[in-house]
Amino acid sequence: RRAAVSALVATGVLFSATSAALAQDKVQLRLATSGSETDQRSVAMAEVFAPMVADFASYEPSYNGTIFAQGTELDAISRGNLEMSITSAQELAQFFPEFSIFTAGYVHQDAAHQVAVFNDPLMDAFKQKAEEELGVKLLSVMYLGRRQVNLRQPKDELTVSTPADLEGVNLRMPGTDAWQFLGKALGAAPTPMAFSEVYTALSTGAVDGQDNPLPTVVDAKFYEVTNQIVLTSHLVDLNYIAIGKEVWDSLTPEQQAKVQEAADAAAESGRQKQLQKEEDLVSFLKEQGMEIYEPDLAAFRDQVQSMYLDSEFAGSWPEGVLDKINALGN
Ligand code: KDO
Repeated sequence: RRAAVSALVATGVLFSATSAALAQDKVQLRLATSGSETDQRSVAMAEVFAPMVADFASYEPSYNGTIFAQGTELDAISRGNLEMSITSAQELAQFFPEFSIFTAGYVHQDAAHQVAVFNDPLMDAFKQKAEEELGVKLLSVMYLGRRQVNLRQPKDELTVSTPADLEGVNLRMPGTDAWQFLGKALGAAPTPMAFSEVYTALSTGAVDGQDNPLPTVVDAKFYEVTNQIVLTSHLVDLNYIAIGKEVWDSLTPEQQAKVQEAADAAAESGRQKQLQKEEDLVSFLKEQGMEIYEPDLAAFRDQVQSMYLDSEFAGSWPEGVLDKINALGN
């Protein structure tokens, strides 16, 4: 009996030694995002992506731009200091100007259009460039939502009907050229600022407003420090789940397939939840005392679209791609 026990103990020791070695051998997937832990994209990554890759990868997220400041993640991936991020076309446009086509106002029509564009062959050259020249692979497209103009001023002080009404309004936009241009195209005076600073800037009046989809207005509690939301829907905003090419290449084909499947599943789950929230949150925000209304949408669309077409951004857009994007919409 003693022999049997010691055999069991030996097996146990062997077993735990093997599992410790396995845990150590797991691929580390650190993901940095400027989003919060409760943002639906973060939730989807933690609850859908992570368990699907758990056999061989250790998913380690960091939120709120704490470890890598907003806009520095791609560079970190490129240098091998980070494995994953939830990036944007605006950030990619810093490296490859042609990505600005996906940052232009009133181009993407809805969540399904974003998916159709991302999966269309028109995207291949964009993906390939990011992979080959930056070492960043774009796995899947996430839906952030329709960006709306959210202001401190109550509606009786400032009613926004056309872009002219935003003249002189100090609107926080994220800090890249593509974002700043969008703010200008809306008729406002844009101020660059990292997402993590926006709540304080709104509460002190350092800026008049910000633009983000309704779920972000709620998640970041911007409704506590603003009074109105103008439903401009000026950008159906997207993000990409990005992974370093080097870590991707280190995976087996089976693991790559699993990572791809997990990224697509997380994106789909986050998209459905975000769409639902966009619908549900109007009444919540009204209950919080926010005034929510539609401006003259045609006036906004006309001005934004014509400013983009006349801009130097449009000069970087590959021939025919805008037509292809439009053809994939309604
Ligand atoms: C923002 O800074 O306003 C923005 O919405 C830009 C997006 O691209 C995205 O990075 C997002 O912030 C952050 O993830 C915070 O939700």
